[in-house]
Amino acid sequence: MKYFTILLLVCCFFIAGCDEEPEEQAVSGVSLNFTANYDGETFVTFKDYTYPDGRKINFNNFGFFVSDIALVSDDVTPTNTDLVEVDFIDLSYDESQITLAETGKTVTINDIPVGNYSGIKIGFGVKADLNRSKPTDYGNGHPLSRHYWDGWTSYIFSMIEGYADMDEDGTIVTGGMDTESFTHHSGTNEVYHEVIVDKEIDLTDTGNQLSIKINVRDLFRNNSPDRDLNGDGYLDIESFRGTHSNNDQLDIAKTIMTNFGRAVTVE
Ligand SMILES: [Ca+2]
Ligand SMILES: [Ca+2]
Repeated sequence: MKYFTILLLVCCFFIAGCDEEPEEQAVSGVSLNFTANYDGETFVTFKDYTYPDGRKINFNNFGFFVSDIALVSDDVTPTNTDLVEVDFIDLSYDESQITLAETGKTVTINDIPVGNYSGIKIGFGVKADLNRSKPTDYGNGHPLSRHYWDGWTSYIFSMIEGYADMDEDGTIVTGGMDTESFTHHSGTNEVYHEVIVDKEIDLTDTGNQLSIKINVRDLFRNNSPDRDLNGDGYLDIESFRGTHSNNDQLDIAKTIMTNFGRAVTVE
């Protein structure tokens, strides 16, 4: 009888234990694929494109940080499902790397609950709590181990560098005293920009890819009467060839970071 009681108790515990087992949530992998284009054309470095005012422009460097990427759910209780804390997306591929440029950079995140989501949240830049850290806090290979500027005590959130036909003589000078270069670097917490792209995302258990496309031309949109003297809606690149400080050019840096929200499409 004693043994029977013990057996009964063991069975009860076992059954109770089973009952308490949480229902398993189906999960899946999500791939985020980042590519750049120039007004729809595959973006490659050292290739001439046409700036909105008609002058030639080319690029030798394009990269940016993303933070806090999450899938957004608009259920009764809105929740974010975190995908990426921080990463650096370097899309500087030249014409000999056209396949890489078309393929872009892909980040895959596993174990995301399947279901319906209403959008994706992307922070452009390095979010404030991480922007307090420094490259020396990280090992080689970590996205935050590079692209820091001591003068700002900030990571460089975005880098857009290249050359344009500043004097409109039909050619672009890429060296020496008369170089027609431009360098737009954006940083500091003030220019961090978070966007939510509305999109019905039906995450299934068979793998999912979201294509995040950045139109580099749109990063130059600018409606400030001080920065767009010809009124075409874009930064006058011949007059404002650099954003390197966090004082008198902060508005340019801020506009560039804000423009990521207008330049991005998610498919
Ligand atoms: Ca020129
Ligand atoms: Ca303009």
